[in-house]
Amino acid sequence: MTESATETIYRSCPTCEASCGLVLEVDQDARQVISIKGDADDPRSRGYVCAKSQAFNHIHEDPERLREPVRRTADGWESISWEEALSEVGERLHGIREQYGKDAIAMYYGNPNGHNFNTQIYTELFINMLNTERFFSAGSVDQQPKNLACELLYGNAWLIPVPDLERTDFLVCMGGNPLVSQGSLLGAPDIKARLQELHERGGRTVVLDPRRTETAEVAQQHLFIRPGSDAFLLLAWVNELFSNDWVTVGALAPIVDGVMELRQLVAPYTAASVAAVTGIDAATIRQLVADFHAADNPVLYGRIGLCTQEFGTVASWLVEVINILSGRLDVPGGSMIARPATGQNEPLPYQPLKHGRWKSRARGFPEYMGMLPASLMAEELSCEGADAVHALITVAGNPVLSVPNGKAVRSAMEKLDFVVALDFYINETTAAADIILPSTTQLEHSNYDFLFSAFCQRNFARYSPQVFAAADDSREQYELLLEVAARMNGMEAADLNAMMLDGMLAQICAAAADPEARAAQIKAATEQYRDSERFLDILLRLGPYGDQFGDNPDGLTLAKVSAAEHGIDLGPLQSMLPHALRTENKRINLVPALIVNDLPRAALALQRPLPDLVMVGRRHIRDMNSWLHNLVPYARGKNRCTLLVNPQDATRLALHEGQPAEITTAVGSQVLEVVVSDEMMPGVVSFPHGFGHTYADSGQSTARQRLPGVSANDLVDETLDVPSGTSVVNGVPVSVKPVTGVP
Ligand SMILES: Nc1nc2c(c(=O)[nH]1)N[C@H]1C(S)=C(S)[C@@H](COP(=O)(O)OP(=O)(O)OC[C@H]3O[C@@H](n4cnc5c(=O)[nH]c(N)nc54)[C@H](O)[C@@H]3O)O[C@H]1N2
Ligand SMILES: Nc1nc2c(c(=O)[nH]1)N[C@H]1C(S)=C(S)[C@@H](COP(=O)(O)OP(=O)(O)OC[C@H]3O[C@@H](n4cnc5c(=O)[nH]c(N)nc54)[C@H](O)[C@@H]3O)O[C@H]1N2
Ligand code: SF4
Ligand SMILES: [Mo]
Repeated sequence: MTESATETIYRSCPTCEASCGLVLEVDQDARQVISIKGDADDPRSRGYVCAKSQAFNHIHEDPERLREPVRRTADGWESISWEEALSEVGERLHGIREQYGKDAIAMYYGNPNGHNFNTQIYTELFINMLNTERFFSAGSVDQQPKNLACELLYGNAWLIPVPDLERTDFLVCMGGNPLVSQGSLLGAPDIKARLQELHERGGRTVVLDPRRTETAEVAQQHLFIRPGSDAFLLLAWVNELFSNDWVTVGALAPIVDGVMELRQLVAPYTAASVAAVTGIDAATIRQLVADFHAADNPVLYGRIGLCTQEFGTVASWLVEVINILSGRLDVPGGSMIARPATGQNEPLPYQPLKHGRWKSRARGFPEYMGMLPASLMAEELSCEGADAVHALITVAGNPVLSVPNGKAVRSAMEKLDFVVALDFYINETTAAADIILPSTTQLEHSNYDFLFSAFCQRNFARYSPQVFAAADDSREQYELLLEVAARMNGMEAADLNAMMLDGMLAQICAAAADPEARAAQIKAATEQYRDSERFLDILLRLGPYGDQFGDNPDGLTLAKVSAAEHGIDLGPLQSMLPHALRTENKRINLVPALIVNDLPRAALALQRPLPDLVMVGRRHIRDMNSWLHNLVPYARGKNRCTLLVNPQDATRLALHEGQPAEITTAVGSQVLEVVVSDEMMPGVVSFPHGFGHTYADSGQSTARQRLPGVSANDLVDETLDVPSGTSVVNGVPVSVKPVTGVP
């Protein structure tokens, strides 16, 4: 601190994947952030920020944010000491596991953990210590089809190529709205400017989406596609490539297997045969494929609309397949694998697919990545008998609003013996907990853009310092994970932490000439850091740009990375294949059995009559899933939880702008306000998720009063994308009718 009480701190925004650079002016004496602005010197975001850049400070200041552990009593919530809270959690979980076995404790892991390096580093340990077969996460309402497709093709679930927007000249975007979401699994701040740059260079963007989205508005072409039909369009696309002799795998050809089998598999799917199901006529499909083929530097990208649908894995797989068959994988301007400084995309040893090692109890659905589908959470929590779940741990997640059958999740939670939530709000989910353990906010701990530096446009390293010293007696989320895991197992957290460091060092140093000496050297060299920062220093130093603990003295260390206030640009994406491949034979098999076996299910679906009306989701720039609605700046303004309806549908269903309508699915009904817009494809309505702040016991009064909305997930059933177990939240058949009266 200088004599002035204000201080300038540079860090990245922890709220969405774009991870924009920020400049914070802070008053340390008052522990207040005076301003948050875009950092013009950040090479990635170039000063750009969106409306949510202030969110983490508003959360920090929100009087309803929990600052100490609370316990639910018959008379409401009571504050308790950390020791009391942690020992009760440890004892209860230990007791339940002793009595009913390890799988009697379920866990749900939410999305904000992806934005917290320190938590990520300790998550694997926590999961391993918990060792439950009832592990759920937001990933199965999100990207798991992409995880599975990439794992089967490239050998690792997180080896996911990103479209190289800076060098492409033809972007096809399916099921993503990066102008609003700010890009998912493509991490590019200010997507709008990047697309403008692409268009100024003479490039084009084509959007395939059942809604004419904000992204479609700036694209050269938008095609309405029927929800859930992308797999069919892409099968026909592959067929077109073969029929026209346009398959040009290029440099990867010597390591790509299965091209001929693929040709057979796609033979039944012609542009004409998929026109009806996709809603796109055959000539337009053929022209799209021809345009892509004719472009110098095309790339195909698919995101959540492509994942969370009936054939999410097949569609996500075909996106990769088309890029490969067109010679667009691992080339500039195509689909490229990033090279994060923390080394997670380096050539690591082959690990067999984690799929089907156990099954859900209620319906015998196979696990993937150690997880059961979030859509099955309600039924799994409700199992009866010897195999019943007795306890639940939630970690930064709000499954009651975010997961299909949310209302049933909530009811099932209420019947459990014990629920502990690691969260800093009493919301629709955590209100059903017995104890809530609130962690520090993003302003009170350091961070590193670990996950999102693996999905970037240029390689980069970015450390974010702690802004305010954490309040006395507050805990970081990773400390809570350590405490809970240790206490459940009758251990001390400090001992568990030390074991983790030694275990990690043993693993890292196994191949060294003298593993023990190397581990001792690394331990000594990183002594100035503790816990997750120590792991970060180790990962950076051993990573692809690292100093290798002396062998490459100019390389990165945490000291160097943290001294770089605007982050470090590590250059454009580079070719990573084949050396980064982690498949067993170091080859790419285009026709993995797990996916190919799902094609008959698709073939059957092609015979079905088309539903009259289906629902899809949407995101708004000022929302982040369910959790920013308690912040006044994001809760005010026009109602955003509305049903978008095409004018033709509005007319035939007698729906009127601004009037309430009842939307009904196989599992329930909700009433929400109609907005009539030709941005919707006829036959499709759009209903955003993350609303439904209607539980009277939620401690988020702003959300409850100003922006309650209704929950889309109360209308979604357990239907799954079969190979990955991902929720089908898009393309859900619905009926809609007017309601008299004003909502
Ligand atoms: N119908 C439908 N459903 C969807 C989707 C959809 O498109 N349509 N999208 C899905 C997707 S992509 C996702 S990622 C999921 C999100 O699903 P979830 O991750 O379950 O839900 P969030 O609303 O993000 O809830 C985040 C929770 O974390 C808490 N939290 C935030 N930051 C912190 C922190 O630093 N520490 C702690 N301890 N807690 C914190 C918040 O208070 C909140 O309770 O929703 C999914 N659900
Ligand atoms: N402002 C804001 N930003 C966010 C979030 C947020 O809640 N708010 N959430 C963050 C998270 S957790 C994630 S995972 C990302 C997601 O990022 P994106 O994938 O960009 O998500 P969406 O904006 O929901 O865009 C999905 C699009 O898919 C379309 N769609 C629906 N069904 C289909 C279909 O069957 N086929 C095709 N082709 N399209 C379909 C929808 O109409 C929608 O336009 O966003 C992140 N960024
Ligand atoms: S785009 Fe994302 S990372 Fe950038 S300021 Fe907005 S919320 Fe933060
Ligand atoms: Mo997500």
